[in-house]
Amino acid sequence: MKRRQILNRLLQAGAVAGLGAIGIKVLPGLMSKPVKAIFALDLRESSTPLPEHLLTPLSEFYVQSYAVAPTVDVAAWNLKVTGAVATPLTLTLADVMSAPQETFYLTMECIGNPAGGNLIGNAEWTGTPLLPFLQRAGVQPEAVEFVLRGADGYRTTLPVADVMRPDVRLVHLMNGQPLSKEHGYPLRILVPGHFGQKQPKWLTGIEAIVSSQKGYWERWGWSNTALIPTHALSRQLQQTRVWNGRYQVSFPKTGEAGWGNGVLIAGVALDGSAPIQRISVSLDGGNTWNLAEQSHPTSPHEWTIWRLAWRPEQPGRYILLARAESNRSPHPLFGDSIQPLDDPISRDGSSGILKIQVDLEA
Ligand SMILES: Nc1nc2c(c(=O)[nH]1)N[C@H]1C(S)=C(S)[C@@H](COP(=O)(O)O)O[C@H]1N2
Ligand SMILES: [Mo]
Repeated sequence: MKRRQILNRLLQAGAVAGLGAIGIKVLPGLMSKPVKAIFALDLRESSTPLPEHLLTPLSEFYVQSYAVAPTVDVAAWNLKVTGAVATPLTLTLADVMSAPQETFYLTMECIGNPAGGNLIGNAEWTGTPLLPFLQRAGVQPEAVEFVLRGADGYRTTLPVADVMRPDVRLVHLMNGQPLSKEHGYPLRILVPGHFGQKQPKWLTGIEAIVSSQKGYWERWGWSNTALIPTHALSRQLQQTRVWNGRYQVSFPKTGEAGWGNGVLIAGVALDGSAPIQRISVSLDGGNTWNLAEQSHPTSPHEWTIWRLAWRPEQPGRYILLARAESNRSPHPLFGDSIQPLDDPISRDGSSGILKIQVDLEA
């Protein structure tokens, strides 16, 4: 069963109190939290260039944990590399910190994030590549997957080849700050290209296994590959206005947020492996499309920022859609390189296109 289906079922049954019992904490993010505006500037003035990087402040970065965040005693903490390896390792935090450090941008998104949702954030991370440690341990040829474990008991699995990539890192800084307790202090792993469930926080164990296993969310029926498909997320209209829970928003003609001076439509887009080539915005429910202006991040693992300065001439009802297309060829796991139009919002991997009803008052 899918996580959202579980939620819906519980909500329908009125059994909201039961959510805690199975440890689901996504409810506020899915249901009630307002969507945060992504631009502090009024970018209706298209002379204002799009920022190259847009970091989510730590105070606004979503937290998704299946249980209570554990308090890790750093003095006693270590990371064990075990299983099908020639030499098991026990790494201290000092071992990780004294290895060469890299700082990079990566966008984290929960696979359960709905198309207009808050369960996404972009951060600048600092850490060290995992690969040299795995090479030191000597991963045996019979190993097929790694189990990644957190101090809270969380576990997920990934194929050996996905974890032995040079851009998989053990990270300890987020936006220049030590990881907060909620985000995995003292150490988490980042495996680019995958949704958040493949990025365990409070990392304590990496075990090479010789037959496939499923992790916590994967056993609940969530994608076992959890690769990020090509998708756009609409995030804001004007500087601060967002839609309500039924994806409706209305604007007066005049005043600061009025449509008389134009409407800014802005959002982000992401793909698990390739740069975003274009984002198209429709204002008539998908009949015609307009090319949005976009950023071009150097890493495909950082979100692309897009905006469209819309100059409406007539009041009325408009149906807004945003659709992303990436540079890669269609892939059996990642799906099409262009976001499908008919994909329901509940599909695993949040590639659904959000339809927002925009009412421009006369
Ligand atoms: N140890 C541990 N790691 C975890 C989780 C967890 O519950 N426990 N949740 C995962 C999920 S589902 C997501 S979406 C991301 C969210 O990371 P964040 O809370 O830092 O935003 O963490 C992942 N790593
Ligand atoms: Mo998640």
